[in-house]
This record gives sequence, C-alpha cells and structure tokens, in this order.
Amino acid sequence: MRKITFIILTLVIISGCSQRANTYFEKELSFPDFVTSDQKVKLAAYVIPTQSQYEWQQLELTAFIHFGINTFTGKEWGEGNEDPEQFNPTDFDAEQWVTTLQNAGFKMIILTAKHHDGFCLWPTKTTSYSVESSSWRNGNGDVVREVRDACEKYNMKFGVYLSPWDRNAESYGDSPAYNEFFIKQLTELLTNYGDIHEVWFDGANGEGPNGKVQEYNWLRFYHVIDSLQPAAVKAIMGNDIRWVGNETGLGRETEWSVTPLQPGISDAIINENIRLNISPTSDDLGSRDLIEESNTVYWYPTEVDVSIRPGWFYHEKEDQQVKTLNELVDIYYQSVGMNSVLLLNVPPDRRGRIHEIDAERLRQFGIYISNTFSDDKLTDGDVSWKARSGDSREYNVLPSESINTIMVQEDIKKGQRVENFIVEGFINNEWKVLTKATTIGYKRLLRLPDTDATKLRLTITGTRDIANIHKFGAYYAPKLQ
Ligand code: FUL
Repeated sequence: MRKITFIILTLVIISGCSQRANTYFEKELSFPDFVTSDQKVKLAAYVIPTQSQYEWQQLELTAFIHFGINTFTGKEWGEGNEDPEQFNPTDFDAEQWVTTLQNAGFKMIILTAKHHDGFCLWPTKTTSYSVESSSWRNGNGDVVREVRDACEKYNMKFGVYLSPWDRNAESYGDSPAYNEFFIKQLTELLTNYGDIHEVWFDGANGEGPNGKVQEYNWLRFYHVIDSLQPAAVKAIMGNDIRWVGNETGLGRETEWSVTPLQPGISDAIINENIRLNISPTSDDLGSRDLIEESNTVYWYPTEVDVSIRPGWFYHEKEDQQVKTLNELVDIYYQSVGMNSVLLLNVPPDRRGRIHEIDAERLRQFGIYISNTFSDDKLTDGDVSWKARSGDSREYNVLPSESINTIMVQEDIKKGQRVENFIVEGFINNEWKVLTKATTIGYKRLLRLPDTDATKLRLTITGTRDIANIHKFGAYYAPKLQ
C-alpha cells in the first residue's frame, strides 16, 4: 500500500499537478526506476526537513563548549591517562556561559560531555574516569547537570557531544563490549537530563588497547537516540545534520540541503558514497549532475563548526588569538548566510568561566548582528511569493537609505529549489545588476558595495520547480576594521 501511495505521489509531482496536491517527501526519497534524470531533479525539490531539522535550522546560531580534562592539561587531545584530580575549575559558573552566549544571540549550547580522552563531565555509572574522581566539588559535581539547569533557567536549547572514540575505556577496540558501554553512557545522558536537542558524534576512530580498531554500532546508537529523545537531531556521524567539511567557518557558495550524501555508518552507505565520489568535503553535494546519478536523496543540511580561538579547548597562551569581530562577522556571513547553522566553539577557562576577552568579543558580535539585521531597509520584503524561472519582484527601499547586504530566504518547508538568482538596483533611473548567486535555501546573505538604489529587483533565473520565496531583506552593515 505504501508503495502505491509513493508511486502516486511521484506521478503527481512529475506530471506538474504537485502545486495543488501538497506532496512532499520528508527527509528521504528513493527514486523509482521509471523516472528520468530531469524528473529526479524535480522530485528532489520536494524533499523537505523533518520538524526537528526545521526547528534546528531556525536556531541559526549555536554554541559549542569544549571543556574537560584538556582545559587543565593544555592538550587538545588527551591520552586518556591524565589524572582526574587535575579537573578542578576554581569558579565554575554555567549560568555565566549561558547568559554570555544568549546575550550574543546563541540559541543552543552543545557541551562536550566526553571528549576523546574518555573523561566524563557527569558522574556516570560506566567508569570512574569522571568528575566523581576529581577534586572539584569534592567529587560531587556534575557539569552536565549544571549546564543543563542553566539552559533550562534561561530557555536555551541543550545538546551533547559524546565522543565515540575513547582513549580511556578498557573495552575500546573490543567492539561489542565497547558498544554496550557507549550505549550505557548515551542512555544516562538521554534519560537523566531532560530534553536534549542535538547529539553530536565525531567520526574520529582509533585502535583500542588490544590493537584492534573499534567498530561502532551506529544503528544501535541511532536507535537509542530516536527512542529516548525523538526530537533530538543527530549530527555529523548522525544523519540529520551534516558537517560542512572544514573547521574554519566556511560554508559553500552553492549549498544544497538535499544531497545523496549520508554519514558512512555502514558498508552500503560507504560504497554508495564511493560510487558517487562524494564525502562531506566535496565541493558538489547537490548539483543536477549528481542528483541524476543518485538513487536516493536526503534532507541533510550543513552545520559550520569553528572555534573562537585556534584550539577547541581553552589555552591561556591563546588569549590574544581570540577571533576579531571582523572575523566573526565574516564567519556569520559564510555560515548562516550560506544556508548553514553556525556552531561556534567558546571554550571556558580553568576557572570554569568564559574568559573576559571571549565574552567581550561575543558581546560585540551580538550587538553588531542584531543592530544590522533588525533594521530592514525595505518596506515590503516580508511578502512570500512563488517564482518560476525568469520571474521577478520589485521591492522599495526606505527613502535616503544606503544598503550593502541582501538577504533572501526560501520557504524550506516546501523544499529547496532556487538554482540561481540576480539582484538589481534601481539607481539613477536605471536597473543595474548588484549581485548574482546560486542557491538560497533557508537563508542567503550577500554583501555589496554601499548602494543608494531606491528599488531592488529579485529575479529567479533558475529553479528546480516553482520556488517559494519567503523573505527578501536589505540592510546596512557598518564597516569594520
Ligand atoms: C574534532 C575533534 O577531534 C576535535 O577535538 C573537536 O572536538 C572537533 C569539534 O571535532 O573532530
């Protein structure tokens, strides 16, 4: 029966009746054998996010907190044999983390509950290598609890990073035993700390003490998350949120949220990624050519993870290397402005506080972004409209205002469709091309030289099906040094 429904949906879309029928494919679509290459591209335009993916995308700004034994040893990757006594923040203040980030516009915190060294920031029953064996709060502390409570208090979303790679666990490398151990840890985190909104799995993998490489049971890990926290998105080695492919804060100019790429969690997926010659770092993950070669496509949007400092963990020697406001703003344009969510890492120091330099930079960033984007210079950009290839719409700029930033959004609840577009400005009684770009997706930001255009015109020059333009905005972003 499901198969028949699916075939009917497919036929409705490729026959062109889809605009009336509201037919979409949530998260995943396997192409039936009978469709042509062009029809595949059209069908891909009907793949939409799940509710959790959609809510996640709207967060735009999310924060990573790398905190753990490395904070106290100066390392980036602990060996797993560091003395837990060393973990001893002197002025731990999770509320300071949450309020600092929230005031800067961040909507979620993802905490490294366990990094590769295996040291757990909560009193787990699975190992003694945790805060329980540290001198902090005489072994009675629980970082996960305090961060979770602070998030609750300030209405901030909360996620966990649980490193599958564990350099302390004895069972690591003994695959079934370690998978059980890992599932117990995951279960503790997903049962004892209220709502978890994102689970972040890094792909790093090493040999265990027995010299064997650990084989993770990803499907069971997924199952645990889906049953205990069905609204949580699974990131990176998870199949809801994709790694953008670098750690420098740079999204793609052309970023399709619909892609045949999936995280390499099984031989079948690994082989399909090889057949299509794709990985998270590929330039092209969603072009027409690639979709035509694909058997299945997924809504799998990108997250841009980058640290405010050179390292992921706090090191005093990097205090003067905190990213400048200018750099943070560039990162914002290259992540949120390129159809991604920004995951900015802000590592607390040995006191257990976000350092003053980082806090001040975040404050400046929050003010800059909110001042710029709360002041839309258009009178009529909020109207949604539908565009076929070649369709345009004109917008009015408020009198005597300069602009230098354009924002366009598609209604991704109806899929991602726009392949290219042009923005023109009406200057001295003439239309002049201001900028051209490819994809839009959830949000696209484009920078321009300052312009005094009195009207703007958006033309959708290419789209995979009727595009749903959700919002068009124009702003003035003050110059930075
Ligand atoms: C990487 C890890 O190896 C880094 O230490 C950091 O946690 C980063 C976010 O992911 O793969």
